[in-house]
Amino acid sequence: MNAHPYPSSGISPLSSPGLNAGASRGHLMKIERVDLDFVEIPLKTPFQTSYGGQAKKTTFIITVYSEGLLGYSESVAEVHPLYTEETHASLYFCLKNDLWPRLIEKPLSSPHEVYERFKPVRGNRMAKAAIEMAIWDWWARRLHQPLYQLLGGDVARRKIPVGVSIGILPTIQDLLRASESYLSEGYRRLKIKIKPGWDLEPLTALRKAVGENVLIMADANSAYGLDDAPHLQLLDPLHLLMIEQPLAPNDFLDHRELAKKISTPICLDEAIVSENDARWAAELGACSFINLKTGRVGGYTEALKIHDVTFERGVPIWCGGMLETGIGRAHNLHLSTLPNFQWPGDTSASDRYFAKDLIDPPFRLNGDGTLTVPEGPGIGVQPDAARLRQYTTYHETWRLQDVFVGGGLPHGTPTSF
Ligand code: OSB
Ligand code: MG
Repeated sequence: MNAHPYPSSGISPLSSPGLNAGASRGHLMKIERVDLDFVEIPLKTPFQTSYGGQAKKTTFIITVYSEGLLGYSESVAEVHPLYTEETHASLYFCLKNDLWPRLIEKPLSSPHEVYERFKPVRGNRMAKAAIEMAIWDWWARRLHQPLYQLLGGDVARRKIPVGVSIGILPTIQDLLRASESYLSEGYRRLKIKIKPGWDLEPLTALRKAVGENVLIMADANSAYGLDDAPHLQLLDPLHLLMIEQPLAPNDFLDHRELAKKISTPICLDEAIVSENDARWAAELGACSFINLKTGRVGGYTEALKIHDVTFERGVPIWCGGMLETGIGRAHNLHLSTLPNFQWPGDTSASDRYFAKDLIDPPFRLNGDGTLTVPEGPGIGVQPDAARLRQYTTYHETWRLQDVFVGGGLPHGTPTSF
């Protein structure tokens, strides 16, 4: 067994202090304005998963304004509903028609109140998170605290061990070359995207090339069925750290069945969108690990609940990613200071994705394979104004008086992103 790669926090599994964030301090937040900047940033290399590929990162950068302070976040939806059911378009319309009116109804008394306001809206978790996370950033700035402190993270864990997620590449040679290069930079773990036809061979070649001591895992993004169990068994001798989301999202029972048939531990990603999902997965024995992404689960309130319920049940988690710009990357690092983040996550340095990140300076990998959590206040970074201008292909500003009545496409808005 590999040595535990994460320094112990020494914190016992009690409810996250972050679940009480802002509640007793008497601050009110009256949102005055929101900016949506849709950005398109070229990726250094196209990123290919089992469900498709992308050559550029596209996302909404969200800025909330109140009392002269700004809070930032970014959305994690994609162009097509292939990772989950949400898209840029669905996220945009949900925000505009359903979430924005609930936000400006009256001032917020805590960042958790966003969760309560949004509760009547079903699903659309990426849309909820996109604005909820900006409000958390604002709240932490308002309190002059780094976000991790408001979330109840551990000050001692400000250096976050990280890995890298490597997309499906044209040849095994390409995979070995990319892996060697990331390992030489210091990354603590390699995650290889797999699909039928790109699994056993590349993973076997990689294990042979890097030896037994390197942490390797695979991510299938739901590309297999339970029928594939005999094939997935062939991965057993490779001693992968885990296999992420081999089967369909939602299919807890088949994941439990698969777990009995293979020795590679199972991690769930797409399947887990709520505290309830995490509890079910743990109760059923459907997974040994969970990849937590705040954007996927609807924001920090839900993420903290998932953190606590998995900690209580002894299911370790790690922080996933969606090829975020530096804004989302900073959010991920703050979350990763919580004690149940026990394995290196997918939050790699800026230069793994972009020639020029949206933030300046970019996130750089420390020599020991960690990224440093910015000291704040809030997430501790903001978009570089010139780069935001350069990458933005669509912009809207909403103010308090702007109420977009549903019942049709809001007037004058684009119908595609
Ligand atoms: O399944 O974890 C995933 C990227 C886009 C969509 C889904 C996933 C990913 C990654 C990349 O694996 C993680 C990262 O480097 O941000
Ligand atoms: Mg995944």
